[in-house]
Amino acid sequence: MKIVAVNVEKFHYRSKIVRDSEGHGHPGPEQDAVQSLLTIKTDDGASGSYFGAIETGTVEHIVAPVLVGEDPFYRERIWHALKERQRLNLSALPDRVLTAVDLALWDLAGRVLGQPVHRLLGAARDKVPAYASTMVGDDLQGGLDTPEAYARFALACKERGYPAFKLHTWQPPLPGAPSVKRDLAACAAVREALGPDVPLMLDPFHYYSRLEALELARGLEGLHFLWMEEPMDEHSMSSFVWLCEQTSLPICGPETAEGKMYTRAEWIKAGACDMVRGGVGDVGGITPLVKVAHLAEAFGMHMEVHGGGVGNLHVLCAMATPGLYYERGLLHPFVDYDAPLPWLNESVDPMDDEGYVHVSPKPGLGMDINFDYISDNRVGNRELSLRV
Ligand code: LLH
Ligand code: MG
Repeated sequence: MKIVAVNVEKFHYRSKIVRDSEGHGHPGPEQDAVQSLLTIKTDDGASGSYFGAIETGTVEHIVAPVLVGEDPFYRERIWHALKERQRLNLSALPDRVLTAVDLALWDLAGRVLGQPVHRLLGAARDKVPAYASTMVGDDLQGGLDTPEAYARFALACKERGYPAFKLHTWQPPLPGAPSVKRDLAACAAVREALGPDVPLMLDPFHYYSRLEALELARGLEGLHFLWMEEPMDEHSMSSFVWLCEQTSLPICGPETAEGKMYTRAEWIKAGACDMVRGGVGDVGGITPLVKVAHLAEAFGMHMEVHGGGVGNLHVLCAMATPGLYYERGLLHPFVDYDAPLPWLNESVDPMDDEGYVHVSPKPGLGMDINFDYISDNRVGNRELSLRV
């Protein structure tokens, strides 16, 4: 079996999420947005797909020359070949492209073998408890604008079935943000509303100083939080070693730091985290994320997976020393997260009333893609019809 084509289809959709100048998502007026579907095809008619922000030129000039002619089951060889091309092409070939290629290859393998990806990896479970992960704070009335608003939303999430809750608090460019005092007020309000037993986590501003991060950590120790992630710039690993030495609060990371599984190994070795973190989008796919999971297991650590989506869910279902939770979100009082994305016929992370997210038993990644929606809204199509 040989790969004969790698395609990118760009299509329009309507989104109600707007990005602020720092890139954080918030609810907002409906506007046009563009998504891409990457598909890898073989000479015997098999295919695998995944979505992402992928440039057609990158696929044409860098990805396809590596993939075409390869056996699609040689994922490890393909992943390393692409990773090596990143050295002199990092801006054209970011990790998100490696992620999309790797996930499409896992999808293809599962479809060919008639098995869902978590079973190919070696399944440990078919469902994972989720935590409600909020959007960052805002100034929208009835949104996430006050500590009390977080408390009200936390109660609504508990009622929906979520067994745990994570706050993303206020960040620039919001006036008055960031503030350690306000972050702690929101965390205290949520603890008060949910009672002493619900696991809580905080993901605050990512550029606090050491002393600000320590002040937060001390406050969260008293509120019995389960972990804090990314309070400081993760490029300063020494700051995280320093923080871990000062606080009994578990520190979870690194999340956004570049460097794939290599960075995670360094953090574990240096004592810069108590729980290691990574997601398919952070490290370049399922192939490297499984390595982080095995590394964590060998050190007796939890790997807390960053972000949702099918790839992360399959990895979580194949982990023997489990990640404690699936990150479901980002959630907001104004957003209906349970509604499937417009290009899918069903949600990729359905959650039951007990707060478990169930992995799809379908072959491959198990996404039910609405191909009619994609072809009806293809970027070229829409432009053509606009010109008529
Ligand atoms: O800043 C944000 O919008 C969120 O923190 C986002 O990056 C989210 O993916 C995250 O950190 N989750 O843990
Ligand atoms: Mg985070």
